[in-house]
Amino acid sequence: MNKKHFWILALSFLALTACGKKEEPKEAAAPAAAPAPGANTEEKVLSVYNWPDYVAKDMIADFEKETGIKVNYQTFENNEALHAKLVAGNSGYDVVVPGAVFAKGQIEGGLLQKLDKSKIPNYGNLDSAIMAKLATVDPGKEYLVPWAWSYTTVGINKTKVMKALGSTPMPENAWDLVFNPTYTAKLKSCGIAYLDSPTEVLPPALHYIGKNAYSNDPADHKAAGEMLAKVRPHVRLFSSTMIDDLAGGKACVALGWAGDINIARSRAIENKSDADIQALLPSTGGLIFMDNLAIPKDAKHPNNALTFIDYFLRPEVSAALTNELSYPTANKASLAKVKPEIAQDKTVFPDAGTLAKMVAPSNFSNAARESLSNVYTAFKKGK
Ligand code: SPD
Repeated sequence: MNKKHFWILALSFLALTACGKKEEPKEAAAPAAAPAPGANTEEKVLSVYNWPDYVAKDMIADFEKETGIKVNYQTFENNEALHAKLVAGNSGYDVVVPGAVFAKGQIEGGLLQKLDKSKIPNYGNLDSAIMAKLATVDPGKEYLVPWAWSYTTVGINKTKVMKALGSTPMPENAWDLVFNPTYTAKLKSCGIAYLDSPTEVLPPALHYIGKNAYSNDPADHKAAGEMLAKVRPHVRLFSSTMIDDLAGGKACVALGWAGDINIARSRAIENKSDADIQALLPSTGGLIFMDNLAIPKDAKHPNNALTFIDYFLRPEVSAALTNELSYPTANKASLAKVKPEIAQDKTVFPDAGTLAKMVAPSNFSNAARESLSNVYTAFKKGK
């Protein structure tokens, strides 16, 4: 008997006894029917751990209303924070959303459980071409269902950037705006914001200096650290999202995610600010990322988690994420429900030529993550 049934029975008993009337013994009630094999007998609760600004506004309330499952929804700042919780175990989360860059190690380390696809009837809505790209991370497609994807790039408040650059023209390669001291020295006055994690900053830095963005070689990490040291004095902010920094005017340039840069753009428009925010498409390519729904090995409500995953894979539910937050999903069936102005926005859905130049998601070894973390800490401290 689950807690809820226990309390219903207990409360009914109290109600009867509270009447103070002695009931005549009646015929014994028939025993409750056993649940059908495979039925979900979990208590109706679910803990979800996701990135901030990454869920359509009504999704959780609508899911709760329809299923009766009460959702405890919490957010984390970066992949490192989520990974630490999964490694420690007993996180209490039933659904987590790791980036592909960490998910491979989490699968191999036994931190996630296999998905019972017989309980995800909408799995077939996924785009097989995108799923094929995820094969390097989850070869048997056993552990992950993509939530959304986008790319790491540079976002600007165009008016402020043009003003700060003065007679210096915009660079051909947008990465120069955050990595080249000629530009950063000028943009320092209107504010440069970086994402705040080793695995968000080092891959674009490695890519900028011509190395493999996902190099496991400490010598490459050191070289990226040397490049970053030159621009460190010009970086004003480090944050887990640059939405408010760009929309609120604390930064005119950000190393960030295209989806969040587009959210900053919409937010500035809603606030009737004159900020002209744009996600740029660097000539040498942005870095594609994919965040994925997964169930921790020790999740207490895996069946509710599967119900949630299946609910998300409804075309209209996935489309709401794209329409409201400018993040594409891997749900092919949702594309017909994406608003034309979003579907045609090349910063949301880059064209094939632009995508071909981008760096595909990959992952780091554990040793490399430690080396990246040391380089990043020294960079941030300015040492
Ligand atoms: N606002 C939600 C952003 C989620 C970004 N995840 C990015 C992971 C990139 N490595």
